[in-house]
Amino acid sequence: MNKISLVLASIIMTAAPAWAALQTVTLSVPSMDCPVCPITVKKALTNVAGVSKAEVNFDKRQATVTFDDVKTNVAALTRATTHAGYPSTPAK
Ligand SMILES: [Cu+2]
Repeated sequence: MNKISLVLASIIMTAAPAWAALQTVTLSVPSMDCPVCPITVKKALTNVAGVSKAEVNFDKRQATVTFDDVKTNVAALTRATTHAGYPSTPAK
């Protein structure tokens, strides 16, 4: 690696978090009524392009989703769970 590409590489590495634009949102999914429901909800969320992680907590009736806000958004996430039979809203 020559000096210029070394400089470029360090600029790219510094800038990367801004490009990735990863966001985390917690969704309230009140209609989950048995311990199997979170599996369906998690599947619906991870099937959305741009979602890198979805953790569903049955006890809290919540889903915590990490996504790339360039590829998807909160509305698409709540739509995905709704289509799977579990309407959700962003938790406060
Ligand atoms: Cu269930």
